[in-house]
Amino acid sequence: MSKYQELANAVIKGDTQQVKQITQQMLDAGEQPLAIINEGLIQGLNEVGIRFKEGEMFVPEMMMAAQAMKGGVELVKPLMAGTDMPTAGTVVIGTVKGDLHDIGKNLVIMMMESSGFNVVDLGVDVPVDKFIQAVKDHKPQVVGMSALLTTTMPVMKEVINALDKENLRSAVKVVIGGAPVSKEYADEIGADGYAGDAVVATEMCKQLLN
Ligand code: B1M
Repeated sequence: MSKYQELANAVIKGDTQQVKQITQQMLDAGEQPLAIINEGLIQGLNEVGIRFKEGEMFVPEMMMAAQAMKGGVELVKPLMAGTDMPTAGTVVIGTVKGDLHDIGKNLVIMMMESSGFNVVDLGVDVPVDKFIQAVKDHKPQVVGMSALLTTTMPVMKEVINALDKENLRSAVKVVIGGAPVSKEYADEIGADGYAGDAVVATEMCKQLLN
């Protein structure tokens, strides 16, 4: 079994200690931080999602898997940090109201920060007015929204409507993402961009600001 598979399995088991141990071994062996995340840690959580859907895993196990994933990300994070880079721009980002999923959002933040963006993290379960206030306070170039539930995706449209109403829409680019979100949905609600992963999200922000 490959180390990546071992790592994914440790995430599925929700074994934080093992996840940390394998992650560290992989880093010591010179594996790329991004590959460890994408091909090990995320693969594990994807499998958890499938088993949850099929009724083979339940919420407490899903929480343990998420916790274990975070243990691995913590070790990788310092290696992704940007070094004395000029600020590429400011991004205000949050997981929308009603939604508590933050692993994907945090990876997006990690990637953006390592590419020189100044990121204001509003956290999870972020109501529309908090996004608006943050745009007024921080004057970002980009507003990023994450949603993992089909039931919370419509909040993204509410935020865009509120930006319009407050005459702030033309001042910012809106980028959205999260497992159920698509390019079609982004077009439908008038977002400027959709990104399927953290790397694309960061590239998209760079492009939108040029
Ligand atoms: Co939840 N959950 N969950 N969950 N959970 C999903 C999302 C689900 C698909 C599982 C399933 O049924 N297969 C399902 C949603 C179904 C649907 O709506 N279609 C689901 C459900 C139903 C629920 C609950 C309702 C369960 C319950 O209580 N009955 C509940 C809801 C709680 C709430 O939010 N109100 C719930 C709870 C939880 C936990 C708390 C246990 C935990 C979250 C812990 C945490 O985040 N701190 C959890 C987890 C771990 C998952 C799965 C297994 C994994 C999510 C994840 O972190 N993926 C998930 C199944 C799945 O998605 N495969 C599932 C890894 C992460 C790196 O990927 O977040 O997609 P992702 O982020 C990616 C890209 O999407 C993108 O970049 C990231 C990195 O590549 N991206 C962006 C994300 N945001 C972006 C923003 C951008 C750009 C790109 O621009 C700004």
